[in-house]
Amino acid sequence: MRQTGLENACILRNRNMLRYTTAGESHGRGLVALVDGFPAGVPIDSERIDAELRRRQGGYGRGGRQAIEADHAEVLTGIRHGVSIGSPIALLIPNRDYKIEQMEDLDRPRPGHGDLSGSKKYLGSIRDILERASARETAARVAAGALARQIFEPLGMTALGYVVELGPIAIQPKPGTLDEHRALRDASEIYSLDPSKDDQVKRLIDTCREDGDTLGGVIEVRVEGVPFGLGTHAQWDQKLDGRLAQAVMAVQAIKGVEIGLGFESARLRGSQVHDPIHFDPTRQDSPTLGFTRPTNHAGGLEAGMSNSQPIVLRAAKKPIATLARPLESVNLKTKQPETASYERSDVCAVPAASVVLENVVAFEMARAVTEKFGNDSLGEIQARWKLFCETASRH
Ligand code: EPS
Repeated sequence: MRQTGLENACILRNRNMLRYTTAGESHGRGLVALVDGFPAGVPIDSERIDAELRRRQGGYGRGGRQAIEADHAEVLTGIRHGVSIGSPIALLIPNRDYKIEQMEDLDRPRPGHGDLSGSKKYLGSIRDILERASARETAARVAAGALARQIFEPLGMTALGYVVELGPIAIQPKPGTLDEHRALRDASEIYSLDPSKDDQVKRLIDTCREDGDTLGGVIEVRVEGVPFGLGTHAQWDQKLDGRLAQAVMAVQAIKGVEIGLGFESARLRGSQVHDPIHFDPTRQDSPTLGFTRPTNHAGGLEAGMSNSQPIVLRAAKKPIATLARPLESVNLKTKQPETASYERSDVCAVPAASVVLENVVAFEMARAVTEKFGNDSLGEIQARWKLFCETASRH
C-alpha cells in the first residue's frame, strides 16, 4: 500500500522512539526486556539495575519464590565499555525456578486471574496463560525502567515510589525531600515512608497469611526535577498524564490510577483545587524557571504537559488473586462447582509493586525526555535541555 508523506513521518517518529517490550514466562528460562531507541553516550550502571531487581524481590509478605530467585539482569547488547552505543539494548533475567515443561495444568480457574478469560480466548490451557500473566514479568519492566532512568538522572531528575496504604492501614508521607524520603523508604520493610508503622502492618500481613487470604494497597510515585513541557496538550495519545496512567494501569493487579488530588478534586471547588502561580526571581535557575506554586494538587501535570512541579501519581493494587483458601470456581473439564486451584503465591506484594511502579513511571519519563530533547545521544539531550531552559526563561 502506498503511504503518504504524513503517514511515513508518523511511522518514522514511532520507530525512533524510546520504547520496550518484554518476553518470558514465570517458570520459563528467563525474562527478557528489549529496549529500543535508547540514546548513545549514557554511562550504564548495571548494579543499579540489579539493586532495583533485588528491591522488587523484597518487602514483607512475599512467598516462597523469592527465596529461590536472585534476580540479575545480563546486559546482552547495546553497551560497550559501560556506555550505551545507540543500538537496541537486550536484558535477560534468567529464572532459577525454570520448570515450565514439567508443570501441570490447572483445571479450576482462579477468580481475579486471567485463567478463565485467557484459556477461552486462546483455546488453550490455564498454565499457558498464567505463566505469562504472572507478576514475575514485572522483573523485566523494572530492569527496563532502571536502565532508562539512567538517561535522566544525570540531568537532576529523580523518581521515588513508596507504599501509602496497605489494606486498611494508611501510612501518610510526612513532608521531606526526596532523598530523606528515600532513606525512610529504604529503612522500611513495607517500603513506606514511616518505618515505625512496619510492625503494625507486618502483624496484619501475618494474620492475613494465617487466614489464607491476601492484601492490596496504594502506592505513590513522585518524580522531581522535571522541566516544563514534557508531553503535550496537542494530541490525546501524546499527553503525559495519559501515558503515565496507561503504563501504571498496565501493571499486574493495578485497578486505579490518580494524579495529584485525583478523585478528591471532583469533590472540591475550583478555587480549592487549582494551584496558584507565583514567581520567585531567585529560583530562575531551577527547572521551575522561578515559577512557584504554593500547592501541587495538579500533581505536576496540566493539560497533558509537565508544569515543572513534582509529578505525583497514586495507584491502587488489588489483593493477589491466588488464595490459599480459594473462592468458588468451576472445574473446566466437568463444569461442576469446585473451589479454585491454588499455587504458591504471595500474601502481599504491595511493597514490590512500589518498585515496579517507580520504574515503569521512570521509563515513561525517560521516553518523554527523549521525545522533547532527542534520543541520539546523552550529550545532545543535555545541551538541548539547557538551551530549552535558557530560551524558555527569556520567553
Ligand atoms: C512473582 C513470582 C511468582 C509469584 C508472583 C510474583 O512466583 P511463583 O508463581 O513461582 O510462586 O510469587 O506471581 C503472582 C503474584 C501472580 O499473580 O502470578 C514475582 O517474581 O514477582
